[in-house]
Amino acid sequence: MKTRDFIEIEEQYGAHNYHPLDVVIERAEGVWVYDVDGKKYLDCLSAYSAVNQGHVHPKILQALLDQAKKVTLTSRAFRNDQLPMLYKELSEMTGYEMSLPMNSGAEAVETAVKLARKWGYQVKKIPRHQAEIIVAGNNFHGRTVTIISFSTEPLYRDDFGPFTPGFVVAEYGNADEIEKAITPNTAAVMLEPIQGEAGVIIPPDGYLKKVAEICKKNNVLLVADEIQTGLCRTGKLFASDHEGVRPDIVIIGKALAGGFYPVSAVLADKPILGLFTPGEHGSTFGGNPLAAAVARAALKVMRDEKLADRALELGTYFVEQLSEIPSPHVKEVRGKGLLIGVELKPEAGGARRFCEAMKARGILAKETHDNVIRFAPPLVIDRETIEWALPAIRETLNMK
Ligand code: IF1
Repeated sequence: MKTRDFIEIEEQYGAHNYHPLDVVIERAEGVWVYDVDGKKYLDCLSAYSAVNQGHVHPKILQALLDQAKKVTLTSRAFRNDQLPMLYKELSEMTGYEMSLPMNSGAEAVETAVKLARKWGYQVKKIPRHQAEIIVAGNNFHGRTVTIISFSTEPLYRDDFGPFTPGFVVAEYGNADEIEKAITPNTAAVMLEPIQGEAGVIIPPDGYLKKVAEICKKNNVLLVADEIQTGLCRTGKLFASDHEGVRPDIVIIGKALAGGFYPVSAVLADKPILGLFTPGEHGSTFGGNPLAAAVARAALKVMRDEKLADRALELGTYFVEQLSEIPSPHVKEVRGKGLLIGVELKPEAGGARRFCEAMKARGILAKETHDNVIRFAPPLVIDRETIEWALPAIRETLNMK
């Protein structure tokens, strides 16, 4: 079967909750993906930063295979020999005393919301069920009903009410707006250190540090959603490391298992994560031995291959080269490490057609929020491959 055949079947039997590029991928390795027609593409999306280690990384694959032959799922009703080691290695790598494993990013975000509220009631003594969490305008934290309850994107929320209360929206990038939104019932501020889905929005230098100071002064937890910006993507282990900020709670996911398995986690110190008592929270697959074994291997690859340093060096180079491309369509090039956005002028006619044009030239990138082309290749990319891609990107950014 060819591309068209697969698309027809997908269109007939699958819910249309996405508008994907018409490329049908059958194989992938490192930074390259291959479609059913034998065409090869450079992946500049990395499954939204879930494949930082590169597709089908051999060491993570081996860990998956070795564990899958032994035991894959025990439930948390019993213990297993992989989860304790993941807890320990996460703590040693991130400096947080404890972690709680979940599966999707949204589940970890929901976990962090429950944890912040519990801290609000048990520690800050906020009257029960009146806890408030401040979030940013144009936030993206997932697709559950509670999470879209605090989304400011009509497309993500309009037909899905009634909504979960207890969230206050403040303008992103202006720490004073956070301070103004704090009340005696505020339990936490939850932010993406860089807003990915909103179009790679990088806040002003010092923003995160100022928010952290405001949170400390007001006895409010700072929760960083590093599901997309974390795990080496922006050139540090966490994006908040660029400002020397250590959030009270950190949420990770995506690349935590190198694209092999949905694994997410909430990180915090004992005075916060120690608040959960047995039976209060959980998940059938959360912390299963297969997930833990794969995540351990994925974290080891990040360390061994120094993916944060690679992202910093190659991302800086990529942004420099993109910024030098003369184009009538480009409004701004911005990025941190290998999380890069090319914002187009409104008159450019939207980013989608540029992504279609790049697909024809062997590069897969995805538009975000109409006018931004996101470039986020796997962190194992090398300079030669970026140099290979630049002429095609240059051509595309100069098409009519
Ligand atoms: C989709 C976006 C990216 C995330 C942050 C939590 C989650 C995500 C900062 C939830 C997930 C994914 C979801 C996917 C597309 C993609 C995305 F455009 F939707 F926003 F990356 F920018 N926090 N982002 O980025 O994690 O439950 O998906 O594991 O829903 O279309 P998840």
